[in-house]
Amino acid sequence: MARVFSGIQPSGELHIGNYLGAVQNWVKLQHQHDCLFCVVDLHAVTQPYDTATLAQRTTDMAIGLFASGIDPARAVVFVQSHVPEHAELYWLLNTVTPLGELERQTQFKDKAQRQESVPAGLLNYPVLQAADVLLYEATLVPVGEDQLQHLELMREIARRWNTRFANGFSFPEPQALLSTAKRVLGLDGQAKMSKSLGNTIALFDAPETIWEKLKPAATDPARVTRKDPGNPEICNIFTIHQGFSPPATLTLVAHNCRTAGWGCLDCKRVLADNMIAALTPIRERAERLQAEPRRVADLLRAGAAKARALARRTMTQVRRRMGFLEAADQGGGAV
Ligand code: AQP
Repeated sequence: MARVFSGIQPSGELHIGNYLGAVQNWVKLQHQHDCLFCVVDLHAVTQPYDTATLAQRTTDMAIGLFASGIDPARAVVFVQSHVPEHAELYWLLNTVTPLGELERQTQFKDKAQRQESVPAGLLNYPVLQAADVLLYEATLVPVGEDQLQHLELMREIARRWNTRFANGFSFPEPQALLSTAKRVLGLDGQAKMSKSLGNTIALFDAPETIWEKLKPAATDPARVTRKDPGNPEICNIFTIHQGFSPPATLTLVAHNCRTAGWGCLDCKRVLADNMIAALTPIRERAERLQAEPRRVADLLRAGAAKARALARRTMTQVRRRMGFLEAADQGGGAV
């Protein structure tokens, strides 16, 4: 079985963009591959964040994954900072990563624009991603199109490390498992739906909150009055419908939009009903897990132990190939 690695930042509430673009696919992948899913808290601190809420957000993100259907008996679910080897490999990979490649990354340029003072961690974010994946010798990385550039850099980093240090052990070059899900825009219809932008419908939102958020959400901007026909192809609400409504409903929605048979609110009411039907069981599972913080902590501890066993083996090989003096307590001879 191929090994899959993917991560999600605890940078805010898990939302329907994350769910449709990533988590739903992870639930399927756990039945086909050897999967590791990680709450990447070390990545989340590259942007301004609140120290008082990071820990709870990390737990909530893990709860969101379990509640969405990630089964800890099938996939390894853990918190990135609980496996310190991520930070160690990150540092070592920095030594073979070209600065120019980091500066060229589109996501860095976008995020740097939003910050007054740009931390080096933001620049080096893709190196940490490379460490996340290479640490487990994962060969498949489920990503959206926006991450393809980071994945190309990840392969470049693996190649450079292999060229310089490989000797009986080398990193596999990971491949993208491109998600077919469309990118969901925020409720304002402008930027990507993002935890940190507050333009989201959260996975745990109550039914009335979902409806309150959907009512004013942006639709086809050319549809000004109730009588104007709309174009579902450019309507974010239709994109969300595609994630939650069955094919027959999609045909009906598209027809009524194009002929102005329905107003946008009619279309949103149908969407709200389907979203609420899909998300209610997830929210209820999450509420049960929230009431059992010990159980969640135990699941994460077990996940970190499994991940760490793999990570330690890789780091022993990496340290040896890079010529470090073995420390007596690192179990260097145990591989
Ligand atoms: N709007 C979206 N539509 C489709 N997929 C999305 N993903 C995120 N937003 C959308 C996918 O969710 C996974 C987890 O992403 P992440 O937590 O690593 O960071 P992100 O992509 O930057 O997600 P956010 O919500 O936008 O977080 P912030 O605000 O912290 O930057 C990824 O697979 C991503 O493609």
